[in-house]
Amino acid sequence: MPAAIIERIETSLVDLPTIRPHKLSVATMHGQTLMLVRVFCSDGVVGIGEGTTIAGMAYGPESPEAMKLAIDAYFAPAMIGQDATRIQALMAHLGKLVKLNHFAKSALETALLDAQGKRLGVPVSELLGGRRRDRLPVAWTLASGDTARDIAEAEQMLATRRHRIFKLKIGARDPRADIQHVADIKSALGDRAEVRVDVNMAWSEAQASWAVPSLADAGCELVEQPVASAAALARLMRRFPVALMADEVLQGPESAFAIASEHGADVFAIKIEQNGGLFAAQRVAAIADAAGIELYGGTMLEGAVSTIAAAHLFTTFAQLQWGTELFGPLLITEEILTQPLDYSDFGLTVPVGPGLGIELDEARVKRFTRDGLIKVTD
Ligand code: MUC
Ligand code: MG
Repeated sequence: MPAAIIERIETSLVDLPTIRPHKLSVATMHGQTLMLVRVFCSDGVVGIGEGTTIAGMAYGPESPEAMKLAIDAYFAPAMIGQDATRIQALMAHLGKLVKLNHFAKSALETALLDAQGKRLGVPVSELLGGRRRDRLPVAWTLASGDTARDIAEAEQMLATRRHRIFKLKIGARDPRADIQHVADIKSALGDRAEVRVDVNMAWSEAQASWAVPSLADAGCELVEQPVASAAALARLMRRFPVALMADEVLQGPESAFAIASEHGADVFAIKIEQNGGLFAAQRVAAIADAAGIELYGGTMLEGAVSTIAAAHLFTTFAQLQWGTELFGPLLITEEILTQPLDYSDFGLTVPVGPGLGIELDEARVKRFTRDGLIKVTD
């Protein structure tokens, strides 16, 4: 008889405002919706997981509402009565029952790992092989859409020692205007900051061919997903004195293997949701390592729960050459943890308590929970 059976699963949607509009090439975000899932086990342990998307369905195929529905209607009934301690076996079983739905799977796997860590009295990082570091460098995204405002924001981040790596969201405007924007920000910040860009697939291969070298001249050191196709990204490789990073094209280990086989990127942005969970993301990182591809800890602009789940994973990576961008909780106006995360000295301290090592402030979460939408499956 296993020690812990899954008895009940609860899902809810939590709508939180962002501190300012966040402009990407695909959409402008004014808020973030967290799909929270709680897994209640027979030993009294409750695990928490989270799924988020970027601007509803503008970035990827899942929405918070779709994740919730998939869990309520398909995942939860298949999980009730199962052994909560056999996480990899249970996730493999769910993988056979439900195709894709990577974000929902990541939320559930996070909750199972949180519960198992609490049960065993160890942090999630130890369930993933053991942490190699307690702190992670954290980049900030400048995406107000206004150059002067972005420079002022960066200056404030430098002055308060919160961030010194800045990712600029470009791709919505004419590439020439974007290149000027990048050059102005880099020349204002100089050697005090590192400047990178994320084009979110907005450029054609031909546009990227002339725009990427100009970005390099402007002092940009890393260009994330300039084009949509993995084949085009591979063709752009080694043509410019700047590193190219794969993001959207990474959708789990098989895609990672295909890209690595083609020498299709210098750097992989590892995202737990996009890859289908922490274990899948760990395999993506292993493929990168084996192929000599460098690593970056990416984000789906997650709230505290999934941000910290990703942080636990990133502490275990042998190499993390480009740091992380785990700033999601800082983009949201509301604190939803009883104990705020420690963002200081240009990094994030990864909690050491059991499981994820964080606790939700239930009253605050309840305040922002969408009415009538808490669903319990038992
Ligand atoms: C993305 O495409 O990487 C990460 C940081 C940010 O501002 O947006 C995300 C999504
Ligand atoms: Mg990206």
